[in-house]
Amino acid sequence: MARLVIVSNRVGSPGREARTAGGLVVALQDALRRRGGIWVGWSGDVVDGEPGPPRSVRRGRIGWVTLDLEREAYRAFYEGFANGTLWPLCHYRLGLIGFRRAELEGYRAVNETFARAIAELLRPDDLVWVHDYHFLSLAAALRRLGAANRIGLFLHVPFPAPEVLRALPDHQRLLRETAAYDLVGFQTRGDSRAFAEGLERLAGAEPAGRGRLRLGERTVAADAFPVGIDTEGFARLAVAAATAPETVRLAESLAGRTLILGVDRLDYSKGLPGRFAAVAELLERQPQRRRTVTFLQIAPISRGELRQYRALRGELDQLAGRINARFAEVDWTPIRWVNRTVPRPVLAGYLRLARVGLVTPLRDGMNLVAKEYVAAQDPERPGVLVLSRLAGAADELESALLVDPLDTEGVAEALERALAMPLAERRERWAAAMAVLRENTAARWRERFLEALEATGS
Ligand code: GDG
Repeated sequence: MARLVIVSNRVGSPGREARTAGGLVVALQDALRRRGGIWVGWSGDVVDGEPGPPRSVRRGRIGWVTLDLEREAYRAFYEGFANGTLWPLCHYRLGLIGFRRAELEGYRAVNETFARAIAELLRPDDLVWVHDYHFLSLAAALRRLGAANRIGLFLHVPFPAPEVLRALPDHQRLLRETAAYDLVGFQTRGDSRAFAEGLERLAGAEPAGRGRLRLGERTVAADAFPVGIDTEGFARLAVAAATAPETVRLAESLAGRTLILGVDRLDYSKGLPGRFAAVAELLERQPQRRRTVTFLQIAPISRGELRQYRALRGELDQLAGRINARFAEVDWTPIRWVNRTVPRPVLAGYLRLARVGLVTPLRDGMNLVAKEYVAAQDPERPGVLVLSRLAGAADELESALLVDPLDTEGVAEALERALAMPLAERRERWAAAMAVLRENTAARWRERFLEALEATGS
């Protein structure tokens, strides 16, 4: 079996226990343990002046190699092109895109830096698996350094349709660089199709059969590999958490009211203002629901250094305040707005407690919270998932109540339907969703991707 080299912006860390790490990290670490390999990523540290050499740690068959980044390089790469340009572009938010040539150059420079570090430790038959939009240019940089390895990219975010991608200056070059990968994996067939179309229409690639495209000397395969979760593991976590003190504390604080729960990084792609508005709409239209429901939104602060993210936070603070002021009574406020990170086992308990899981992104590659909500439910008394059609997860979780996130009235109607749903229907919908999640786990996702990547060599 070929050795594996994984590259991602943030790395799973040696000390991190399976119990607290997310399902994806565990799935990738398992692959490294089995095949032997290295995980390369940013150390989380920025330095002034020239960064020192990469640092490495080894535990058994896994090595971790991390790089510090110079402050200005990090800013251009991470805050600039990756999160200020590519993130909004991939989430179809043209109005939020910022673009500076220097940031694109900084992005390429950081991709080069990673390529040089990886080239130092690469053996000829290593499989290289790169993650996400931070590294679109990495394979091209590795090829320039002579790497002939099989190199795959998995994009966790949506891929924009050609007409949207066209807004990005110099998109042809970025597409050509992406074609230096042997395989590019996407969350959905729609994303995979958008990539193929973009490569053909905007960069002049030709179809080469079996989902592959030819561009100049290179052939790149594209396919969908929807990310899964550790379904049984998360279900067990939720069972164990059901009686944990934190879960009991939340349950007691509800005083018999029904919990509607949202959990998201505080990000404009997650549709939080619209979600708050839908809760308000529910209370407006269904006055009998007042005092009987509590909406808890957990949203740990993310990318707080970016202006758009700070503005969103301010907007939500105001909105929550206004809605609470409109409906609250002395012993009840409809919205609980929490910007803190909750430990993973506690989160599992909260998800199990919630009668409704409310997931309404305006666009999302997959959305793992939707899947975790389903896995956390009590099979006897499962809650209902209300899910945006624009999350990749909606392709698989067809038995959820699917909503258009911009349709405030529609989301409010779905909430009412979820709250009123008879137990038999809840069980039926939950069982259908759970069957999908048992089939497509994080481990299955990883194996499918690695098999496809290995096959690109044959
Ligand atoms: C990207 C794509 C794609 C959230 N709050 C807390 C917490 N979380 C955990 C959730 C979940 C993860 O973070 C978030 O994953 P999502 O998939 O929902 O969203 P992104 O962060 O945007 O992830 C997305 C994903 O990559 C994987 O490919 O699905 O579309 O955007 O696991 O549970 N975990 C803890 N405390 C929190 O407060 N412990």
